[in-house]
Amino acid sequence: MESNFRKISIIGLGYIGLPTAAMFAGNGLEVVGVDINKTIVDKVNRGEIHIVEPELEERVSEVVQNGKLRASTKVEQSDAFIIAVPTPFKENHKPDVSFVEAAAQSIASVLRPGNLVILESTSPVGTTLRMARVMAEMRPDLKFPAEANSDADVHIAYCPERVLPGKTMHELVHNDRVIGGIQKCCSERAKTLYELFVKGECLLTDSKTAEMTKLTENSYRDVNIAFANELSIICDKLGIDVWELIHLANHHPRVKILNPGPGVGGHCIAVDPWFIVDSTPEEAKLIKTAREVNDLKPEWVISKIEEAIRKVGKPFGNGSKPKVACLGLSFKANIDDLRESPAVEIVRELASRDCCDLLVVEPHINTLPKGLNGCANVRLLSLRDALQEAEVVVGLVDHDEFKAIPAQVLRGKAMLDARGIWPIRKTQAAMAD
Ligand code: SAJ
Repeated sequence: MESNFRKISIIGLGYIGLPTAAMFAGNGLEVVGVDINKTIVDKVNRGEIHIVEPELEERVSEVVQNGKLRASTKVEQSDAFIIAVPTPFKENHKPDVSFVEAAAQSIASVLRPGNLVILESTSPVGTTLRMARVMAEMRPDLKFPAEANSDADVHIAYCPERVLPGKTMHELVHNDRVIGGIQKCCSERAKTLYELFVKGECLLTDSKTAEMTKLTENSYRDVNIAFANELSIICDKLGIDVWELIHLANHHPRVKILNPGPGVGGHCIAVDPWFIVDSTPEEAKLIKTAREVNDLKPEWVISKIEEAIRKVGKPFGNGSKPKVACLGLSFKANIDDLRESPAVEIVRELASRDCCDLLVVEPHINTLPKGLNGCANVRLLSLRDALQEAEVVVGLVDHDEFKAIPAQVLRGKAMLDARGIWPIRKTQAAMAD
């Protein structure tokens, strides 16, 4: 099937929508980026970006300058529409697909025969069909693809994004894509669009399987991180170094344990598994337990930090509180993204308990985030200054800067390494003896 797209609209100019818009625009299409936030729209129209992602700003600036990308707050007629809006969860971990529905409604009003609509947002199983129903109700003049009929006026497919923040521009091109059409012809049509820039394989399936594939990928990672996190708690109780343990176990040819940490952050892995739990609560036992294990990890880390503080021996609250250096605030290494970061949660909770002076080091930010900024017992310091003052050192994020700290600088301080930043290899040491 040949691609016959000239103009496309991307609804939602966030972490996925904006890079995708830049990619299509860079490959010759006329692209309209649509967002309800006027500040974002204005910024993009100036060739600037509102998120941090390597290589993105150059690309956006180039395609805005050559007229291939422009942003707007209104959806307009196009050959294809891609929805990349947030799908957060509400109270009780119930998925909130209201942004998808609103996007579908706005698209429905401008739809024409021959159009293609793709949903990329991580969504509960059945959302693409639901979206099709929303549009069908608004446009009785058009034939929509139900599961059974094959001569629809509009093609509809689900195609999840799967890029890793920080590597988005590379992964958008090189990752394989799963494309789930409501009908086979919808998948095939969507494939011709993605093939304009995707070098990975485009794998075709139905919309429900594609939706479940995305949820499965992130749940797989969550369950495996939970296994590592549970091991770290077990090992602590048994007096075993979990990093040493994992290093050894991973020498088995079929074992690949992930890394324990202070908890699971970001906006995907800590959210998406709940969509499976919500749809099949009786069956999704392991997935739910894994979520709970990971969500409880920050509290466990806090209890270990308090234990380390006690060891320093300074009484709490008499004016000479112990000084605790907290290394890292972002949700993972070498990025500046603080969203849902367990490190932020830990520092915030410690600040509210007022048991120590917190010396925060985060080389990727200039000011402390809301909730920490202005707290009398929290300061943002350079690594050097924090290490000089601190009696307790807590490793919360494995930034490269922290891995390079010389061992002698840390000597004599109470330590809590929640990320395995400074691994002690007993086996290696024994071999060296
Ligand atoms: N983490 C650990 N231990 C590990 C690996 C990760 O504690 O061994 C923690 C990280 O520190 C972080 C969290 O998990 O707090 C999530 O980080 P991540 O690197 O695993 O994933 P994200 O959220 O940056 O991106 C994920 C990716 N999904 C998978 O790897 C299956 C990405 O490909 C998806 O596109 C993205 O979610 C998304 O948007 O859904």
